[in-house]
Amino acid sequence: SAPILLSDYRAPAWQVEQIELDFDLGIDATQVRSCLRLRRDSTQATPLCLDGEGLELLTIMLDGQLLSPDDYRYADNVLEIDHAHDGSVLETRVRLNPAANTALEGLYLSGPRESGFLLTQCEAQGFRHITFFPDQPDVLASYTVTLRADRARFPVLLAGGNPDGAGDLDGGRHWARFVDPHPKPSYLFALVAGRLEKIGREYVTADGRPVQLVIWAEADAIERCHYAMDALERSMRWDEQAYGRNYDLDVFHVVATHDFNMGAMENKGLNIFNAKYLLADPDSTTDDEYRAVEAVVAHEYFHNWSGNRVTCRDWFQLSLKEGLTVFREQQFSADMNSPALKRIEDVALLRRAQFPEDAGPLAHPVRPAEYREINNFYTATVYEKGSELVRMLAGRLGQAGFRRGMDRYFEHNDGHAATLEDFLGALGEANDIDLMPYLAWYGQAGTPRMKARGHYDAAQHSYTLTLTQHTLPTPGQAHKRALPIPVKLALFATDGRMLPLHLDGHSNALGDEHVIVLEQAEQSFVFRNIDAAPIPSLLRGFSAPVILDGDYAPTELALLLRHDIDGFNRWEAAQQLASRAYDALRDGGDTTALTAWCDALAELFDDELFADDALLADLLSPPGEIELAEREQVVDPARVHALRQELQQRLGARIGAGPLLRRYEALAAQTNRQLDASSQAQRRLKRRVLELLALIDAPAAHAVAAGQYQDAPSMTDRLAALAVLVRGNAPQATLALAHFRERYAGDPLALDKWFSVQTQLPGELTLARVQLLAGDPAFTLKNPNRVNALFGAWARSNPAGFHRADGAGYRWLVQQLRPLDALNPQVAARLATVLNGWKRLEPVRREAARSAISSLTTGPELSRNLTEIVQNILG
Ligand code: B3K
Ligand code: ZN
Repeated sequence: SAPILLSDYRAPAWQVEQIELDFDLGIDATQVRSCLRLRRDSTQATPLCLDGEGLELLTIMLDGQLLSPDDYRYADNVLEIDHAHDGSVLETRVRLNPAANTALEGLYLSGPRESGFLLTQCEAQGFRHITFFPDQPDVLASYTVTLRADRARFPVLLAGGNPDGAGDLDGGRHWARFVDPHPKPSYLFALVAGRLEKIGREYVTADGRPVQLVIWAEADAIERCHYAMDALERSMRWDEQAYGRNYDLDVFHVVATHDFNMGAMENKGLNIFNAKYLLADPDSTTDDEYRAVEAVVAHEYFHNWSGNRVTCRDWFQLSLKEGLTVFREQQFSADMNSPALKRIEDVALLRRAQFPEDAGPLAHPVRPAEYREINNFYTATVYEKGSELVRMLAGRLGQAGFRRGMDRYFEHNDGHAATLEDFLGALGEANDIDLMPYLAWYGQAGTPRMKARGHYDAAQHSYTLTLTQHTLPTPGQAHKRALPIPVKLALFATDGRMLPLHLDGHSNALGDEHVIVLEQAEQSFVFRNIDAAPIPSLLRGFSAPVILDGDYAPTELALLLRHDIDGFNRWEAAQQLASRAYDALRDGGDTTALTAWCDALAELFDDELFADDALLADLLSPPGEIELAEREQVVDPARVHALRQELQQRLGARIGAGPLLRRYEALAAQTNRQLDASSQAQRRLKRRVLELLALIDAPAAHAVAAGQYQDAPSMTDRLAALAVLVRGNAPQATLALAHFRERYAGDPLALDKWFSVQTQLPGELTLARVQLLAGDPAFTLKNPNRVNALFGAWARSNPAGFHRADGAGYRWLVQQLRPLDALNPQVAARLATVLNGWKRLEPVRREAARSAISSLTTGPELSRNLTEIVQNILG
């Protein structure tokens, strides 16, 4: 099929003003009657064309007349209808089979056929699997939805919007109606029907609207929804306070399912969540997962304004809602937890997931110019880099200016389908600043590399900072432009003081932190009144998503690590120093960086005044294997793994087994299952200390871990201990795994962790274990969480285990992709992206990977999703 191009965009010739939907729900057969009131754009002569995929068409009526097959054509997933005009009413009836829908797109069954429930997923193009409709986001319609079903089998009937009546029908059936007063695109439609339990809460918005908040889950999970309810309430308050945005319906429903292709979905008034991001209790949820639940609940809620009230004109603008909503969620999470830890987590994710994407064959701009399958573009680039772009704009405008701009954006685009130009326009106009130069960031793929070189002139007391930028070519974009790169900086004296900044071209003093903007390929900035060569701290808070080459001496990084007042910047200095230490180990010879890194961290470890346990844990963690591999021209994952292990061993040895063990014991004495920041921090540091200990004294660490596993009051401690045992291939691992399996046999989310943790076995051992687990009775290709817990965790989080030199890992993964693709193309295509980096592998692995991927191009046809990924990866 031909690609869809941004440059081909045309406003729709036909709008749907109103849609009435009637569902007769059943597990194997659901009938859908849809009634569309049409509006025609008289300037366009296009016939009425509706999308429809996999629909069994029963009847079509136009303005009360039953159509004969001569009056329409239904082919290639398009229904074309003759004689429709402005004001026409089109009624279609179709039949669906939800139980047969394994792609989890459109209307499907979650759980076993006897007890499971029905639900929908429409974004991006699932609505066309439910009824005939112009299934694109710039068609905004008012929805009235009536559900009918057997009362005993489907006691709960839900759709988006406000409830508008319910009652009994003959034969043990019942009905319920929902009316959504806010016109919306079809991708935000949702329904849910089945046996579900609920918890509820009254909420009154800042502007005085009473709202019923209801969370629904299956009976065995409903008691694990209270944390999400609290998080929802916090999100709603926060959006009122931070952005002045109030909720706008009388009810807000949230539903948990174990069968979901992604994290969650922001359907208007009826959010649907992967259970992984909704259910939480100390016995089965880790601290990191608690924070993820809070973040995803907030993210989906925030979409009510950034996405639903103001939606996207077309799917190329996806980051308009996703990048913006990720940014809003990041601000919220920073406010709820520690801002420094949140920034560390987000930058680490960007580097681990987005930088490699931007550097490989799947690189694409935050606003792609073309796609074949839009579901392949829900990427780290659109989400995480998209958020970084919003962050740059927000930084440019300042807090008050950004709020002013956002108010204007929401006000001017409310009820409309908008573009990124509308967004930058509103932000800029509200502040009299032209932000359009930042549009270049949205259209250009690849991570800019920024080089910084400083020169101190003792005679002039001046310091000149020269910045250059360069972006490597990406597929389809050979030549790159210079982008505006905001660089937040400070200058440090060698005694650790921050220096007041006097920048050429600025008459007034700037304080000790300032943002300069690199707009050209190369620019110099001159700072005056400087008494000795300073140490620059650049890109503070990670002010732009670039790769910095800072030309630091290790001692300078160590100084920043010791003295910076900002937690994120200290961590960043530690990361850079660790990377240099890694280079030193790899290249041999000069060990200054390694020594500086170990010394600085050992000193912090011993410093009784350093009270932030969580930050210390992060400081003690070098960049991950994926990030370190990004530094290499040619990647040997086994060698990266070995070097990183050695790096950590050196650190562990420098701190010493005795101090590590003592620290562990001191932390363990405080063990509890509370969720407050200091309890979480204690667990985080305890885990890190145990990991370091395992690298220098495995028997001691394993004994401690086995004890921790036994006594753990929370999943955080239990899983941390189990991971140390499994990673170390400890004799105690077998028993612990068997115990875990039995204890959590009935809890799918905990069982996912049992699968995942075993993918972390070291090296070549892993594949055999993964193969064994794929044959486990609890494994199924039909459940996306299970697939990701096994194959995803193996390929993404254990590079040395996945990238076997003999290529057996690639071959085996590729073999799984075919049957997976036949069931669920979205999940298969996403999994295939783990092969993204194959071109930079060392020659033996590269050839093995290439041949494994190429084997997918012959044989039975793959889905459009997987085909696009495979073609792009092969390049
Ligand atoms: N908007 C949904 C993602 C839909 C993905 C479709 N393949 C969740 C979110 O970003 O909030
Ligand atoms: Zn989103």
